Amino acid sequence: MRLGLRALSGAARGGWRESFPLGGRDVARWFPGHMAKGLRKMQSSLRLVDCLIEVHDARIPLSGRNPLFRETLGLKPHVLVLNKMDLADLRGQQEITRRLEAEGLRNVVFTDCVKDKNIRQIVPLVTELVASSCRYHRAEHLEHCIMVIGVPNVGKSSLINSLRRQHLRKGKATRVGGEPGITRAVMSRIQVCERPPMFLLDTPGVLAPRIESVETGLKLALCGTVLDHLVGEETLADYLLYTLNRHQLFGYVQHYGLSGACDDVARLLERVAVRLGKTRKVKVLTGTGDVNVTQPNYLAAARDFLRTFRLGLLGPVMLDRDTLQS
Ligand SMILES: Nc1nc2c(ncn2[C@@H]2O[C@H](COP(=O)(O)OP(=O)(O)O)[C@@H](O)[C@H]2O)c(=O)[nH]1
Ligand SMILES: [Mg+2]
Repeated sequence: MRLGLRALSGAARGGWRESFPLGGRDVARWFPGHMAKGLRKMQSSLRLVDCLIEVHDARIPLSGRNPLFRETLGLKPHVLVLNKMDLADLRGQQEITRRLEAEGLRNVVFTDCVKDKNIRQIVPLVTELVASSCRYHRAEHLEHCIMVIGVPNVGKSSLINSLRRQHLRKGKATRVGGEPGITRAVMSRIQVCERPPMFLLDTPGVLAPRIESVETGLKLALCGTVLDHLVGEETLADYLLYTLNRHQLFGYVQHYGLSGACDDVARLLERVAVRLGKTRKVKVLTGTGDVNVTQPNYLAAARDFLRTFRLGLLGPVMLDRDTLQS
């Protein structure tokens, strides 16, 4: 959603922030360590696997993937599914594909698992890759076993359900959730296709133990891969506002009925809170006694701002835009 020049003139006079203060943030705290266990369990099931489908968020196609996947699960045929394409600005899709190819990722599919978009490309691609790979001791097995991996909340379980809908006309087999951490264990095999017989293993999301940079951490958090409160909803709202303004995505102005765009998160959240009726009365002690003051609920406003963004109501984004343009 882009506003006309007139609507923007107020905010544009001041210009947008050119950078986001990244110092002093303890990224390690955002990414809990329990995930190493999941990865070990996945490694132990690898013997039974013919191909890996790595799911990642299409809004961050070039950042935030877990490098440990390649190191520990590396040798199998690999498909990268960039999911949530409905939320991503994919005008630079060719460049994205080119960059990924340069990293050795030749099998990339963009999907929307809610609307089952491009899902039918996956089985033929996997079948072809398995057929042309060395299956070692599994060569005599007709069936294909595929492990679905990725960081939390990118749509791994949704992909499995979507494949089942498309190929078996069956309903949900694995739980889906809006928050990271819904799939906790490597689950039993779920059939997604009859010809060829194809089984998928759902896995819990595994983030890298060390995130490459604070900014990558913030992007991952915006995409909902970390519990928001670990980063801080208001910090995340601030990074979102910074990003939307830099990308000239001013849908929030209309969405919240604001008079213009702004680059100050406290001011924005104040207006959002008032708009949503999220205010509370607090008692303030003054020299002359108690006074009741109406205070905006910044936390509720920040949560609404993030939720609205994640629903795609503020328009599609490409959070790796800077990397793509560099
Ligand atoms: N907009 C959108 N949301 C999706 C898509 N795929 C999954 N989701 C949502 O993303 C959230 C996480 O999905 P889930 O399958 O549980 O992710 P997992 O943690 O990787 O297994 C859920 O709220 C899904 O409804 C998609 O293609 N587009
Ligand atoms: Mg899951």
